[in-house]
Amino acid sequence: SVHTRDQVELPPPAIDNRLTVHPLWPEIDRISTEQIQAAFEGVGGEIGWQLFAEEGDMRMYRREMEVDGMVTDPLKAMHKVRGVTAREMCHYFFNPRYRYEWETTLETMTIVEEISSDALVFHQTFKRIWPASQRDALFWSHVRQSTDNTYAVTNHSTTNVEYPANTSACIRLFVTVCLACRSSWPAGAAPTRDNITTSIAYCSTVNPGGWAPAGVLRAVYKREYPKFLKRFTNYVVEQCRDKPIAI
Ligand code: 16C
Repeated sequence: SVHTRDQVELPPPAIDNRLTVHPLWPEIDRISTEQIQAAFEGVGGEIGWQLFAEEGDMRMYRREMEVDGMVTDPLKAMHKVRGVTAREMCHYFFNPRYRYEWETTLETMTIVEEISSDALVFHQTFKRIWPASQRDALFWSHVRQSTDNTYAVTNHSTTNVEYPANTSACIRLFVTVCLACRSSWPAGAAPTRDNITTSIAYCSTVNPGGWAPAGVLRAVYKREYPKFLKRFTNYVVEQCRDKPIAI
């Protein structure tokens, strides 16, 4: 029925053994650890984050950055969502079964490799942004528990001889994304949908991989990142509403 969910599908509380013997494991472990740590760092301090979008509990910051004349502005978003857990958030972000339901920039998604229950390699093509060429990306995706009540998904570009870059109509872009989530509820109480709050930190750096007009690119991400985070979090709340809570 719609009220059951196979527990084995949820992000596992410990790293899957199949991942630790894969050639990508050292890179996946290092980058995930770095990204999760950075996600929970504040936006104060020296490295000037500029607020560019704010709505309810959601705040989005960026740093203007260019590499070889290409806009690569790092983004950092903070949000608070009630009624869902960190593990549930990461389940819906990681699992490809749900991706077309919340991801609006996608044209196609292919699973290139199933490394383990907690790591996959994806090839995705995105909708074209006029007047730039269409983009694609090839990236590993890894979900893990970091500390108590804290789960995170890290996505990072990789290569695969069967998916060469820049051969077809698409220019390959490079992405590093981390969605880190931490749940809390009143001390002494049991967690329920009515008392749980999940703090979200979403960090993203996209290198467009080839020419794209700076003004158009910044206008697109200022519109698309807030749209993504609102749509994704609302989607998870809706999916979880009548299901037993998964801590
Ligand atoms: O993190 C997100 N999604 C994950 C699962 O799909 C995964 C994806 C990462 C790829 C992010 C790059 C998206 C580039 C899209 C370009 C086309 C957009 C067209 C939209 C207009 C119709 O981690 C959620 C990702 C939310 C993405 C928001 C859009 C960010 C735009 C950044 C600038 C792209 C440069 C493209 C150069 C033409």
